[in-house]
Formats: sequence, structure tokens, C-alpha cells
Amino acid sequence: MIGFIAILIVILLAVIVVQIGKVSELSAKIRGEEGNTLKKNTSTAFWLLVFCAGFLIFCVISAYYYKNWMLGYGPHESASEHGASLDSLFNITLVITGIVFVITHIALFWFTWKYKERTGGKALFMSHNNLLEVVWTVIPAIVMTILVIRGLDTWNEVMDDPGDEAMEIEAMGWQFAWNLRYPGADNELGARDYTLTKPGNDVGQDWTDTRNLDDFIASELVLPVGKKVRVRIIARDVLHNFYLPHFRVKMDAVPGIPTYFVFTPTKTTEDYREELRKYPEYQAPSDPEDPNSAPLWKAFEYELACAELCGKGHYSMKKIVKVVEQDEYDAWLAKQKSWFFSQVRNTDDDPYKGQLLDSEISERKEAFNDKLNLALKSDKVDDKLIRLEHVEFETGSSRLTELSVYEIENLADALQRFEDVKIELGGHTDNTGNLENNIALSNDRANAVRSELIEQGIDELRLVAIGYGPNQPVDTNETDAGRQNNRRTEFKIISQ
Ligand SMILES: [Cu+2]
Repeated sequence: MIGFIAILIVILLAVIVVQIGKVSELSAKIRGEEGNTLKKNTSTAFWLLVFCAGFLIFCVISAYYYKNWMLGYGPHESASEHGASLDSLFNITLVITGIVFVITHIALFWFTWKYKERTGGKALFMSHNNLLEVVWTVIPAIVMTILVIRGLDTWNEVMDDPGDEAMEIEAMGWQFAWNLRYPGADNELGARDYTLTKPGNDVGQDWTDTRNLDDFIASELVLPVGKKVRVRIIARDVLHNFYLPHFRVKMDAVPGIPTYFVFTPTKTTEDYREELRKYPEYQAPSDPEDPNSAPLWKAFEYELACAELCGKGHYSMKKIVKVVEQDEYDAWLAKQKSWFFSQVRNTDDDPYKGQLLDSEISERKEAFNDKLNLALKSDKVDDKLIRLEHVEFETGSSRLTELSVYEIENLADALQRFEDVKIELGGHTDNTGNLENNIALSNDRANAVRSELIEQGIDELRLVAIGYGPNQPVDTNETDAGRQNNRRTEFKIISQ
């Protein structure tokens, strides 16, 4: 509404100015001062010259004034390896077009002065001028060729495929966010297929490809400094653009056409902040409303943006980018959770549901051995007791589930290594149902584990099995979770 009124006022003012102009023209006519137009033309031409000078000076001053906010200068020198060559390309273009800009503006306004109205002045008739035409065709052609060749050269350098030496990540643009996928421990991104895209599988990862299992989705783009990165760039819906301004990285994300960009970050976020710190512009508070907020240099973060106007939520595609030292990167990496193991494992989408994966088997074995080593080292009775977390039985029976065998194998393996160790296997139940039955069941279960160990070659004299029934609860029997916790098989090291 205010905007509308403002426009209305401007229009009305324009009408008034035009009317005043008409009135003064009429009055001049009445006074018979038509010779005045010559004078007026001269003064207009003069003021145009003044305007030209003012405009060019203003261009130079404003460029100088804002230089520390612009990419490519002062604190904003490129934070990537290839960025410097892109910047020099831009600078060469700026110098060439800058010279042309100044010359054409001076000529434009100078001509309004030189060819202002004169009494008896006559226009020159010229049908064409070969020399002039050759000059204004050849010079731009040469300049363009130089710029394009240098541009192609830089482009080839930037687009050079690094092969195996780079780490690879994937950025998928969608309305309205970025999905950042890292390859996990195997350093390889798993296969994807857009037809597999569904809630819970944003990227369409194919879980039958085991390279996918350790891939993780990161909430921020974190990169180690000095390491070459190849970003696979894809789009799920419309055109987006993967833009890292501080690294001079910019590439379209096109649905159906994978693109990529290779770059090496050379400055950590901290380095960049230290650079900004040297400039007075970045001492101002980062929140203009709050004078106590951190100064701009300290609040600085690299950012990933979408540089394609992709819809009404376009602005929200901003993500923070962190460039850190290798050890900090490794620490961050260790905290990331595989999407498969945290979101998909043992759901209906999991093709390995009901099986143990190799990585899980070795992980469990490691955890088991850690606990055992601790128990063997300790003098405390409590520490000698170890719960067989993954030994389970079918409901109400002493039949071991298929997957229980892995942990029993770990135990058998340990007993073979430590020949002097003798253990007591303890079966425990919750308190539902008949006490005698529970004791019998827990006894059967402890003995089932014992038999399995004997079968695996462990001397039966080293193994005692006892059924405790519900007599040694470790949790409440009032809740489902508590009862489940109480149903367990443990072993105790009785001598070593
Ligand atoms: Cu976008």
C-alpha cells in the first residue's frame, strides 16, 4: 500500500514538472526569447560533461569503498587451489572491460559537448567507413579470442578428473535443501537409482550394493583442508546450482544429468576468519540489533548456496561449510552414523533383515573381546561377570536362535586362547509364570550354551551351567523392558 502511494506521488510530481516546463516554454515564447535555446543546449552539454566526470569518479570511489566485501580482493582471496586462476581470469576481464567502459563513457559525453547545436552547423553525411568497421570488429574479436582461450584453459584445469586421489562426496539438490552423502569408511559411494527414492531413502540408495552400507548423510559440508574433493552433483526435481562462493565452485545440478566439480580447499574456516579479522569492515557486530554479538569476522562461516532460482523456498537452500584440519575432520567423521545402520537396518527395506553382516560380526567380536580382556585383568568379582548380549532363545524354549551362534563362537574362541579359564554359565528368567518352570527353563538354556561350547571343542570340565530362574533380577519385573533385561544368559570367570 505504501509502495503504491509512493509510486502515485512520483507520477504526480512528474506530471507537475512537465506542466511547469510547458508553462515556462510558453512564457518564453510570449517574451520572444527563442534564441535562448542555443544557450540552453550549451549549458545542458556542459552539465552532461560534469555528470560524466561525477559518474566515473563515483564508480571508482564506490569500487574502492566496497573492495573488501567483494570476492577476489583483500580478505576474500580464493580459499581453493583453482580459485586463484579463476580470479585472475575475472581480473583480466575486468581490466579490459574497465578500460573500454571508461573510454566509451568519456566519448559518449564528450560527443554531446562537441556536437551540441551550433548556428549554421551541418551534419556530416557518411554512408560507411571501411577502416572504422574493420577496427571495431577486429579489436573486439582479438580480445574475445584471448579471453575465451584463457577461459577454456582454466576450465580444462578445473574440470580435470582427479581419478582416485580425491575423496568423493555427493550433493543432491531438491526443493528446498541439499542432501550431502559421504562415502564412509570404504571411501566409495554406493549405487543409487532414482526409482528407489522414497521416504527414508531420499537419495535412492540401493541397499543390495554393500558399498552403500557405510555411506552417511551429513547435515553440514565438512572438508579437510588441503584434500582434493570431487563433488558429484545431482538434482532430484528441478534445476539447482551447487555454489561455494568462497571456493569459486559453481556447477548446475541437473535432473537426469550428473555433473561434478573438483576442488581443493586451501584455507580452514579459522584461517579465513583470521584474514577477515585484519579488516575494519569485519569488526562490526554480526547482529546489527545486538551490539554485544560476535564481530563479523568471528561469526564468519563458509556457505553452500543454491545459485539457481529454483522456487519459492530457494533461499532456504543455504548450508554451512566447514573446512578443518585433518584431525578435526577425523573426529567429526568418527561421530557420523551410517544412514543404513541408523535408519534402515532390520526394517522391511533391509535386504539383510534377519542376517548378521560381516561388519556386525567383527564389531561384536571386538566388543566381546574388549569386555573379556577387562574381566581377565580385573580383581573385582563383579567385573568377572559378562552378559552374553546376543545369545537368545526361542520363546519359552531352550532352542538357541540362529544368530546366537556368533557370540558362542566368540566365547569358544576366547576359551581356546585362554586355556586355564573356567567359567560358570548362568541362565536367568523374569518372574512371570511358575517358579519351578522358570528355574528349569533357565537351567536348560544355560546347558544349551554349554553343549554348544562342548561341541565347539571346549573341555566340559571347564564349563559349569546353572539355572537361576528369576532369583537374580537386574531390573524391575514391572515393565516389558525390565523383564526383557532380566531374561539373560551370563558367564562368570571362576578361575583363570
Ligand atoms: Cu535450488
